[in-house]
Amino acid sequence: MARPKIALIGAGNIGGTLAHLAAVKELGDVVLFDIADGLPQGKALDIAESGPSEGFDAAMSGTSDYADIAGADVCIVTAGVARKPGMSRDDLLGINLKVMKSVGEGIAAHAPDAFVICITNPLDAMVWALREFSGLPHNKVCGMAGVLDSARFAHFLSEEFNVSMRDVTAFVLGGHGDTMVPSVRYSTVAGIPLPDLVEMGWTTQDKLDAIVQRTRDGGAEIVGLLKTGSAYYAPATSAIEMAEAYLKDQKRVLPCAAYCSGELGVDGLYVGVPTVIGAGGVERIVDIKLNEDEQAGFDNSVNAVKGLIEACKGIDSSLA
Ligand code: A3D
Repeated sequence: MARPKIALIGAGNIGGTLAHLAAVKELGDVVLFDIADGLPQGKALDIAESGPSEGFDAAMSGTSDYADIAGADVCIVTAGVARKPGMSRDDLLGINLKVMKSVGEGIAAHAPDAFVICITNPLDAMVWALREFSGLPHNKVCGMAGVLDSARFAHFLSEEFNVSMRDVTAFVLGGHGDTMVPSVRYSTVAGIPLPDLVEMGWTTQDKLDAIVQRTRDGGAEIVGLLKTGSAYYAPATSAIEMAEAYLKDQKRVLPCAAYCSGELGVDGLYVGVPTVIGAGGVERIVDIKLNEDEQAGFDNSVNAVKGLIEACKGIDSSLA
């Protein structure tokens, strides 16, 4: 059987890291696409040359021609501009919306059967626009944010409790922005919910509140440190987890930006929700019940996403 084909649209910091991870994990043959002259070809060759040491079997190529992504099984989209210090994700909207138009049309023309994972910010609006421009089925287009935000939350929790990250299950709902909703009640250490751990004296409510806020600010913390761009190692790892769930039909339960048709009270919008990812793409949205506080936070986040989508419609009339 031929190896799966993975197209990475955008060969910048995340794109290059995605390519390396996909190769090392032998998820399939990789095509890096970018408009920057020589960048995708250079990164593809560099990664291919790591093959003899690493010992992977995967073909690497770089291109600026959409025809070369033909028949891709998975497309991961990072094309566009990343944040610099002082910028919010929403500041990227105008530039990246135009990029989503060309990417959506390229995927529609050459890889219409692919499972598409969008990473470009502002995420929830860009994945919505990418789906609109590509016309692919909603279950085959989703956004990566929840896996990353949850990983950040889990990392901070494991440090606070001094336990292995493998035993922490954390999850974050809502839009990928300042209004995201790290769910304290549904996050656990070995199945023990965080509120119980506060009662048990493992941490204090104040410390937990600070971790929740640090999770919300997790992207900005890295941007502030790097100064020249945004995070890329953990974002790439998170998207690879989703791609692997699809390619291997793992039925993983992962939070991602999925198109909701009534689930969690959301209709006709992409927002971060728990999903099941398998060979059918986003196979199911886990329609969890939220308490009053969680619902208020989630609704606030959904409203922020709605505002961004209205802004997209204002910029590109074909979306209205
Ligand atoms: P960067 O290293 O700048 O790479 C972006 C690449 O896109 C560059 O190589 C550009 O040449 C390329 N590009 C620009 N326009 C086009 C186009 N029309 N077609 C094809 N390629 C194009 O950025 P990065 O890899 O660090 O980040 C990529 C995106 O991911 C940004 O929008 C970030 O804000 C976003 N991001 C999202 C998360 C989430 O959790 C959702 C996390 C981190 C970064």
